[in-house]
Amino acid sequence: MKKATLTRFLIDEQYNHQSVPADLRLLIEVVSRAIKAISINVGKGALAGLLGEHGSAGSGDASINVQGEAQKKLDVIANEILLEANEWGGHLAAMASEEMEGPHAIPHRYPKGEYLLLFDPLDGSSNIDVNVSVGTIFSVLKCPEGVTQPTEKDFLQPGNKQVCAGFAVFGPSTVLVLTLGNGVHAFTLDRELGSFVLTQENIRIPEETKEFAINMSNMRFWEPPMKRYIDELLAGKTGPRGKDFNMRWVASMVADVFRILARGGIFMYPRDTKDPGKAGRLRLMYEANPMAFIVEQAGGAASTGHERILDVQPTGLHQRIAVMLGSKNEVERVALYHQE
Ligand code: AFP
Repeated sequence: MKKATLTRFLIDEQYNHQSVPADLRLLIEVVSRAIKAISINVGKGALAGLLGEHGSAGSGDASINVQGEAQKKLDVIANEILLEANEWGGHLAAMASEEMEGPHAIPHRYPKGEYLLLFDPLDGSSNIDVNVSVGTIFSVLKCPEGVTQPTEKDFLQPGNKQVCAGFAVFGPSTVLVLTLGNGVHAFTLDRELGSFVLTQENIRIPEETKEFAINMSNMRFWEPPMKRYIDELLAGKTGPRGKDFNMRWVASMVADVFRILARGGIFMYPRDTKDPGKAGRLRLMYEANPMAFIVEQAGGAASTGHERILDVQPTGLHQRIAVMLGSKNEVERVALYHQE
């Protein structure tokens, strides 16, 4: 049977299941087009001079983003592609990006819509120069009613208010993962046709797993519950868990989460004392919330160790948070250790 394209899938959702309003369908189509453009740029790499840091020309004066991190050229390009693609379609009230300090207003000359779009334009960008998978993560919220000029506070909605979330992985193939709150589906980019094609429907994360993902080099900075959990996994067959666990860490959340969707596992970036000013490494609005929505929709769980990620009331656009997500039984166990 011929496989459905993303467009066909969305039209079907709109008319047969009434799960996608027309404006949201347009929004997803536009974001997916931007993702194709980002994928093309990522694929060109050194051929187009796109590797390395933005604004440095080798002089060490790279531009620094709001996160205090040096921006890669592709970070800046991906951000511009998403902004430009989404400005004029009339489906958005405003945008926010991990790469920009405040919300990006829709210019007055364009029509406005009822959604807010948040994105991490290029997640895992420290992997760009070593030719390892990177990706784009996005989250969609409704703009509060009556608000015509959204400000930061209008974006500060808990993750359980997301109407859609997705991410793309630019790996050996480009894959777009999407949820509209009705299961999780994956679409692979057919490069000849230029279309995303539905390749996995209703992805389910196995509840049990023998694989974990964490940056082990931070172990000495972890809190006791996290240390206990990992110590038990490392003890393997002869330890309290009675089985051997394997470890994977790509250092691109998109690739690590995609692996968990494909074959299960637990991904953790806990709070640590490495930088006491930060409540974790990952960003709530651009990474934790969209990934938690996707993982829960696939039957997994997502916690800070203390509460469900999707129930966290955000306090800032660039807030960081502890993240533990993936196979349900493991996430529940690590959360229990935090409560004990
Ligand atoms: P960058 O986008 O700044 O490279 O960060 C990637 C990331 O936020 C996430 O995708 C990874 O899981 C995590 O950071 C990697 O962190 P480590 O550098 O500590 O491995």
